[in-house]
Amino acid sequence: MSDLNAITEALISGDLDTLTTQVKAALDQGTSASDILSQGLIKGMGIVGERMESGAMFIPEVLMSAHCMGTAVEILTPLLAAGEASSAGRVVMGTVKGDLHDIGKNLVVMMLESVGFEVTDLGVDVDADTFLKAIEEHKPQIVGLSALLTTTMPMMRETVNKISSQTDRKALKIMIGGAPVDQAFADEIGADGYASDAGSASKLAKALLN
Ligand code: B1M
Repeated sequence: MSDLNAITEALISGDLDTLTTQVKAALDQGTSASDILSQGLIKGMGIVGERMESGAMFIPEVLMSAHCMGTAVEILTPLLAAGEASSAGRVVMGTVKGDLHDIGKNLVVMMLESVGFEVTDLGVDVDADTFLKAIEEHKPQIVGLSALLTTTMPMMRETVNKISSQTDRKALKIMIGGAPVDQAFADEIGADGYASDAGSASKLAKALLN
């Protein structure tokens, strides 16, 4: 039985060596990559968030945890992304302008790729014009917007408005996600769908194209 608590603790304390050792040990012991992700890593980032909010952790420590998360996800990605070979569709994805959070968005990208989508990841701090240029260039069926801050939710609205006014929305679906947003906000700003996590994001993307 692997020790997922040790993974959670190593992530919280930003101890990269222990974390990678524990993740590899858990895989060797037969724990699935998705259990390590959800019950070890995502659980740990939740605790980091609570401590950040209460002032028990500061930004440099949060960055160390975020770096640990990224490295652990890199180890797990080939195991999680052993998906379908043919293209399920094209997606352009990014975190909206003003927002630098990318861990959740990267997980969504990974899950979409694992079910066969071709994803163009525009990264973080992406303005509406950059989304528009990518839509013109890559001709996606879906655009995905991520936001983790309540202060960047208005940018999500602005991006949806600009995409809606300058593209053929019958041929282009917009999905949104991120901790502060929900289905009601998606409806309010005219997005086609909202997903609460990476797994439901891949299901939503498939549903939007059917
Ligand atoms: Co930031 N941060 N942060 N932070 N940070 C939060 C979001 C916060 C809730 C922490 C807190 O106070 N409790 C808070 C926001 C409060 C609010 O807006 N109400 C906050 C704040 C305030 C800030 C700063 C303003 C702090 C400061 O500077 N004073 C600053 C802002 C910087 C900026 O963006 N301009 C800041 C900075 C940072 C770091 C750089 C230190 C770091 C980010 C590193 C990185 O991403 N590379 C960081 C981190 C790590 C967090 C927390 C702790 C963890 C976020 C995370 O990675 N979660 C976070 C607290 C928390 O969320 N509990 C916090 C794990 C990840 C797997 O979940 O991102 O929710 P999540 O993604 C999920 C779903 O949301 C969903 O699926 C994902 C996977 O399951 N999802 C989608 C996400 N996008 C989707 C898109 C979809 C569908 C689903 O379709 C397109």
